[in-house]
Amino acid sequence: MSYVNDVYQQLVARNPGEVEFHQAALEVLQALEKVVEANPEMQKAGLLERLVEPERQIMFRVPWVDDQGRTQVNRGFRVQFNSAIGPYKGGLRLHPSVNLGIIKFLGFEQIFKNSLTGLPIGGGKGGSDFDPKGKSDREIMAFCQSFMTELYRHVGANMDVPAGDIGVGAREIGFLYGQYKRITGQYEGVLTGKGIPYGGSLARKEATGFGLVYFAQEMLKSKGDSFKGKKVAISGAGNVAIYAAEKATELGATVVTMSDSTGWIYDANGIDLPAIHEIKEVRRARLSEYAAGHPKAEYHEGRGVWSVKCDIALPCATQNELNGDDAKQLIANGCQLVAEGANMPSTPEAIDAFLNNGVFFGPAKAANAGGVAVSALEMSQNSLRLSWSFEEVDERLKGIMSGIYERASSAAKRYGMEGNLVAGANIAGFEKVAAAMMAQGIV
Ligand code: NDP
Ligand code: 2IT
Repeated sequence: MSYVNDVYQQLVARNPGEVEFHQAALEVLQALEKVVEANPEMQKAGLLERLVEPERQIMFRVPWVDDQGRTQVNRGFRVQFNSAIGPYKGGLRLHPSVNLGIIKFLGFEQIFKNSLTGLPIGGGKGGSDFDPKGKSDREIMAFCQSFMTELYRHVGANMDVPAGDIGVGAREIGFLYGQYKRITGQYEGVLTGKGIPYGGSLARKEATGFGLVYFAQEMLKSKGDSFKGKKVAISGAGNVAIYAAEKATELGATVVTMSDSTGWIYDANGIDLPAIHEIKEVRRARLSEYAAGHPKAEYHEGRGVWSVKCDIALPCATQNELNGDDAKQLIANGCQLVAEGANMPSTPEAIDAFLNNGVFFGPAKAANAGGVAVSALEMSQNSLRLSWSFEEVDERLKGIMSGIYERASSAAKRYGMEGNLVAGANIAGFEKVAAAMMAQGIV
């Protein structure tokens, strides 16, 4: 049995039921096969066994009182996966589906994504099975304060720096930051995605979506193409989806779909983004409301974004939202490029279908790294006690995304897999972390 196979079998036996973690690890391990064969010292140092075992996993009780005066208890998580190249960095997800396996898949991918940015940040992730939908601002605050009352012992500007993910935006980061400061008395960059008046970075809110489009633009450029005149299908209607749609539209594309967890919209003339902003960001309402103000648009319950004819698909909702059948349909409809805004949105069957049918595929680790990259720029600004202009951060983001494209495509080429950015991103992300781990001894 090969080294990577061995490590994978041990991982499955040791982490039963954590199917998303198994899926994320298998993809990375398969891509590393040739790398570890060429570097036998890695096996001797147990590098992969150490890489797949988090440095620390924290699980805790989060009690809070709802508006009816009832006590609610949620489960909190922070998985500090790898600190070889910098303090743990990664978002917090608040969604009822959250469990340890999901946080571990996200934390594991974060190691390689963060490395790919070229910035000094390690990998971590956290969250809770708390459902923010339908909660009052007071309930959100009560939850966030309780969550931080445990989390504060494990985080710090030079130790672990959480940020947003699904269900966590500026409102939640504000409540978390206030409680951290109140408990510790430290005014420090312990979280990113902060509000602009208290240490946030301009362009962080837009960074993941804009970065995704900058990455896809690099992919298109390599084929002498651009976004101009392209029809784009986007899933999700949250932070990543909204700013991806905005940037793609600005570059001359027509965004024809968006979705939320109840349904999806199709607007042939291009989605009205100010309307989406009002429904999803301001009123936190359902996408179904879009149809009322837009008689020419269609609203459908359930899933279906990938059945629409498009040139480019940008999945920006959640893991495993695009399966093998969806991929076949996209291919049959002439889709040429897929770039992942969400983390692990395409199933392994979908990725195989894209790679085997000439669809240019930009994997999440590379394509959605713009968010965490600007988080690292927020950390830099906090350390400097300075703030940069929107244009300055946006320019740096563009440079970082083109650097990521360059690193992923050249690593793929070096290992004889030209054009396979899945392998390239995994290898390039791994190389820096592996070199740091080798240099730091058995820790
Ligand atoms: P948001 O909470 O802002 O938005 C998530 C969107 O996806 C919502 O429209 C949500 O619908 C929809 N959705 C549909 N099905 C699901 C489901 N089963 N679980 C959760 N959401 C669902 O999150 P983000 O936009 O921040 O995150 C979207 C994806 O991008 C995630 O995979 C996240 O990990 C990834 N990502 C986020 C980054 C960031 O900086 N925020 C950075 C890199 C990756 P509804 O409104 O009905 O809840
Ligand atoms: O998946 C991700 O990269 C994020 N949710 C952003 C993490 C961060 O620290 O900004």
